[in-house]
Amino acid sequence: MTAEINFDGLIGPSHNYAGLSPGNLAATRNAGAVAYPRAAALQGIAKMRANLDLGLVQGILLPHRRPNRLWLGSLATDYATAPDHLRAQAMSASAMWAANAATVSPAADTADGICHLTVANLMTMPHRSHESRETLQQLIVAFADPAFRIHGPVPAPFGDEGAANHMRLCAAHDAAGVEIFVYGVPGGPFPARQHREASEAVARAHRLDPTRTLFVAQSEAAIAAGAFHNDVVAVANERVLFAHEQAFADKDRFYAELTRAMPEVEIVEVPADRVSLADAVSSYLFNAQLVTTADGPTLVLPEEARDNPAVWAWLQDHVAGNGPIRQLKIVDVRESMANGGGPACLRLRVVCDPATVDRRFLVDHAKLDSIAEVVTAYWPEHIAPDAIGEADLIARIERAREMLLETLDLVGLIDS
Ligand code: SUG
Repeated sequence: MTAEINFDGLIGPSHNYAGLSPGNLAATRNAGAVAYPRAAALQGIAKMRANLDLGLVQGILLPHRRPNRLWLGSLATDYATAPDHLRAQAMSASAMWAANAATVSPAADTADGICHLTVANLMTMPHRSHESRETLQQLIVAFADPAFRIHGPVPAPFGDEGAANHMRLCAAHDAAGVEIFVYGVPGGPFPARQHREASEAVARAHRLDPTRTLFVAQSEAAIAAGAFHNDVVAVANERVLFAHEQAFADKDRFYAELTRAMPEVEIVEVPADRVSLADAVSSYLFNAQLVTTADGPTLVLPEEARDNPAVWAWLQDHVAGNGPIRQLKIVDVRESMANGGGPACLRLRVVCDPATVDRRFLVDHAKLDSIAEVVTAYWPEHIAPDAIGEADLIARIERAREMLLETLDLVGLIDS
C-alpha cells in the first residue's frame, strides 16, 4: 500500500525568536519577542492530530540536539564563551520546518524504482546550515529499508533548501509524476536560497526522467516580497497546482511545459488583483498542506489565512464555485508562523509504503498523547530573548529532548 505520509517536525524546546533569517519577514518582525515553546509544540501536535482525523498517515521528525555543541566546537568555541550571534544560531529550533529537511522523489518517479531522499544543505542561513548532519542521522534510521536511498547534502556553494523548493504533480501518488524544482536567481534585496545547480544535482542523484523534470525560476518579485521559499507562493498535490500569479519568473513557459508533460494538470492560479503578494506572504495562503482526502482535495490552512479578508474571500469563492480544492481546514500554528513557518513548512512529504518506515517515526493519537505529556512536563513555558544564555534554561532544553527520545525508544540512535 502506497501512501503520502506527512512527517512533521516536532517543535523543539529551544523554540525562540532570534531574528536569524533575513528575507523572512515574519521572523525579522518578531525578533526579540517572547516565544512559548510548550504551546508551540502542542500546536504542532494538534495539527498532526488534524491530519490523522483527515484519514492521513502521519510521521514525525525529532527536534535536533540544542544547543549544537558539536557545531560550536567546530568553530573552536563553546556555549559558555561563544559570541551572542553564534549562541543564538546554535540554539535555533529551526529543524522544526521539516519541509527543509530533504527533497524526496518517490519510487514511481525514479529509474531504479527506489524512493530517493537528499538531505538539504541549508547553507544560506548559518543557523540552518548545521541541521543537515542530524537530519541525515534521523533519515538513515527512519528510512533504513532497502525501499529508500538517502543521499548526503549537495556540497557548498550550491544552496539547497529541500522540499520547500520542490513540487510533484501526478495522476495519483503511486503513479509516475512530474517533478518541479524551483530555484531563485540572486540579485534582489534578499538572498535566493535555492540554487539551480543544487536542484540539478538532486534530480541527477534521484535518477529522475529528464522529460518529466522541470527547472523553474522563482520570480524576483516573490523573493523580494518575502517568499524566501517557493512553498510560500505555491503548493502542489496530485493533479492540482495552486499558485500565486506572481510566483514564477516566466509562468507562461512553465505552465506550457507542465501541460505538455502532464496534460491532466489542473492549474489554480490566484490573481494578484484578488490577493496581493504581500497578503499571500503574510497570510501564508499557499503554505497550506494540499492533501487528498475522502472528501476531495483539502487545503489545511493557518488561521492567519482566515483572518485576511482578501484571502478568505478568494477561498470562499473558489470552494463555492466548485474549484478543484473542495474543503478548507484551519489549524493554529501561530508560534511557528511568527518565525515564518506555516503548516506546509512543518511537514516533509514522503510517498511510500508505511510498512517500510521505522515505526518509531510514525504516530497515531495514542503516541501523540505520550509526546504531548513529555512536552507538557519538560518543554519550557516561555523563552525571553535575554534568557538565551542561562545555564538553567540550557539544562532544561537538553533534558526535554532526552525525555522525548526515551519515550520514543530512540536513545542513542540519532546522537553521536
Ligand atoms: O528558514 N525560519 C525559517 C522558516 C522556514 C520555513 N520553511 C518553509 N517555507 N518551507 C527559515 O527562514 C527563523 C528562525 C529565527 O529567526 O530564529 C527561521 O529560521
